[in-house]
Amino acid sequence: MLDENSFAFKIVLLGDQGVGKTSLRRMISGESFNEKYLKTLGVEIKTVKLKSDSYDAELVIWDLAGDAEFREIRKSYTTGVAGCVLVLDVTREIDIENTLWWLEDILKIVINRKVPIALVGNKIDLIEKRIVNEANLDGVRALLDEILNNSPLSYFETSAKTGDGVDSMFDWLVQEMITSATSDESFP
Ligand SMILES: Nc1nc2c(ncn2[C@@H]2O[C@H](COP(=O)(O)OP(=O)(O)OP(=O)(O)O)[C@@H](O)[C@H]2O)c(=O)[nH]1
Ligand SMILES: [Mg+2]
Repeated sequence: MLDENSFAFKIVLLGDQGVGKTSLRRMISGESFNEKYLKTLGVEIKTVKLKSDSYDAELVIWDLAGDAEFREIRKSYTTGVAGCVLVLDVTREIDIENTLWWLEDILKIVINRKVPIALVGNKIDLIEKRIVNEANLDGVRALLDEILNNSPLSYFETSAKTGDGVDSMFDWLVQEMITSATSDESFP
């Protein structure tokens, strides 16, 4: 905590290759949407300042590569994480095997700590191509619920192209991180 209403948090963006993690990070940073896919190599770390009536927050966003080849490197990124965004692409069938890998990462993050998790269905602007429905998501939510214990979980639908849902998702995350940072039960 910097002063009463100023905060700095490390957050991580997790999810399979091409689901839109970098695009979400660009949207919340005020950068333009890029139709062209440029995969993240390892990790990109960017800082973004978010303000609201009740807070002034600096987010250090760890935008991780979804590519399986970076799985080993990812292990060291879980330290000090205050919030986590798990991104799914609603136009692509959920790969349960990969999802379990992400859950393993999340498990390391939430162990003994209260860390809010935003589960995000991204690319909702691609209405015609959408194949992921509520029932599919409930499966992932149930798996997450099992490992989360004390950590808050919420589901959001976003488009990193139009910006729909992006601000409210990050706002929820920041509010929850502030609650965790200022409550007695959380210990970093
Ligand atoms: N229509 C649409 N396209 C999107 C959206 N989000 C991302 N994309 C596109 O999906 C592709 C992959 O987006 P990225 O943001 O690079 O995906 P990523 O999750 O960072 O991928 P890795 O870095 O490889 O893990 C790009 O071509 C984006 O333009 C969205 O909300 N709507
Ligand atoms: Mg990326």
